[in-house]
Amino acid sequence: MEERGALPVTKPLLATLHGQRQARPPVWLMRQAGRYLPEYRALRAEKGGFLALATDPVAAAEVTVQPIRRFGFDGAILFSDILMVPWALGQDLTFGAGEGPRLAPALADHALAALDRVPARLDPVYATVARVAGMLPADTTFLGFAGSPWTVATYMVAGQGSRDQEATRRYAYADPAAFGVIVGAIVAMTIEYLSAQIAAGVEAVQLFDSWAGSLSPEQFDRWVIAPNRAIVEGVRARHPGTPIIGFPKGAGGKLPAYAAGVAPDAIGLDETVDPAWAHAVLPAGMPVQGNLDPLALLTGGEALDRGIDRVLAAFGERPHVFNLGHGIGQHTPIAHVERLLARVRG
Ligand code: 1CP
Repeated sequence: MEERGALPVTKPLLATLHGQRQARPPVWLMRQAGRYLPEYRALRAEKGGFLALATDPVAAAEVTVQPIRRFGFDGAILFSDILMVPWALGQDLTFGAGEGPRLAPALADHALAALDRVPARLDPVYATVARVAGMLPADTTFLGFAGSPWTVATYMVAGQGSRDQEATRRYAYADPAAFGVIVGAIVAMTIEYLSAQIAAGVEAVQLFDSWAGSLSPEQFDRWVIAPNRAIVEGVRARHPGTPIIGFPKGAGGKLPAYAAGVAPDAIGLDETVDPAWAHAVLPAGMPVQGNLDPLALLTGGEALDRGIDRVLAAFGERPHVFNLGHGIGQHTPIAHVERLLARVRG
């Protein structure tokens, strides 16, 4: 059995991330703490908004634990957001009703150097982590996370989410030196952020590169592989025993290059990846996480059952963490999540 400090790893999710395949895969779902849960919507309404919720350690800890109480997932993911890092880098962050998040000023027309950093904006997150660490069942693994630099930069440059990240892709071509400064600032802040989450009590971390799929191979090497590798090296130097999951959504044929270049402890696969191909091309023994289509979960019935069975069969020989290929949709019925758990756990 893998050793972590003096203690054997007995938590199924953590053991899997350390490379030990389980008879039934541990399971958690990306975005499991959120709007599909009535208890989340109630607390969010009471707090008056996302940021108020995410910066209140008592409330954020409660939201983190809500899906564990209801479903008993093997992993609890910290309730926070990838845009906390831009906020700490000095942009204003707002989550308006009915629209996506906004960051101001947008870096498309404003220099990063003109912003004042406020790292203390991350302090409530560490307080949340410490609180949650004392609330989880003994066999539940606690996951921290951050956005990857490319994905975070797309929001910082455009000031909001964008369909194909065009403004940021153009910026990266037009002024790679200035874009490199933005990415470098995100890398440095993210190493601090993840290290502090680990020091406060998370047991593994995930790097979400949600928009990794929008880059050409050469730009992918520069803005996805290199900065994620820098974060992995920086965090690993301080916390060598803590597994890091890399999730380069949409990377497709560039997944082997990502796995070799970033060398995360485990790799997340989105639902467009053929599991048999991934098994053949990824480094032997590297744990994989994924990759049920979130729309199969939303649909339920046969689509859900067949989808689960295919994922279970495909990853039968590797350390595997059962998850979706991307976040759970907000209109997903609770009963479908219960059905998923019953089937995955056999
Ligand atoms: O209640 C609300 O209205 C807010 C909705 C919401 C939630 C529940 C946002 C705004 N963020 C979150 C929490 C969140 N975000 C978590 C918490 C833990 C969990 O997984 O349960 C995590 C891991 C994230 C990560 C995140 N935020 C990503 C990466 C993963 C992904 O889904 O691709 C991204 C891209 C974001 C940005 C963001 N934050 C919120 C929204 C609506 C968005 C997407 C905006 C856009 O692209 O337009």
